[in-house]
Amino acid sequence: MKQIVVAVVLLTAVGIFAIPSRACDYVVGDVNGNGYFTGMDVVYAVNIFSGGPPPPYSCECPPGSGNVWFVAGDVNASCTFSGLDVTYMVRFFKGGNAPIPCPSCPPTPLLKSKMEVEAK
Ligand SMILES: [Ca+2]
Repeated sequence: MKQIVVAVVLLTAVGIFAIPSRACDYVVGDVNGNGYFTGMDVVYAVNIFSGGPPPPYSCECPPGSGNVWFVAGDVNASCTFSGLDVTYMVRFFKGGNAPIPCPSCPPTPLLKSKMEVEAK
């Protein structure tokens, strides 16, 4: 009986650690996956819609939905990655509003500020 209890406890512990809850870990606008949102991400995004390689990072969003997509490319909080995001990116680099992540899966770490991005 003691062995069964120990086995159940071990399996439960393994189950807890083997299935961690995964948050989406990205920087908003970081389409090319180098950890920063810069003009190169705009170029990468344009290339994607011209048949270029897909973004290196995708994530299930919302968690548990089964919907895996390029969350880092969503900068207008629409929870999709489309040409409208590219337009938003261009406006941001011309002084427009800061990128806004999909509210269903905000990134970890949090969005780098525009000041940090411009300092690069
Ligand atoms: Ca980047």
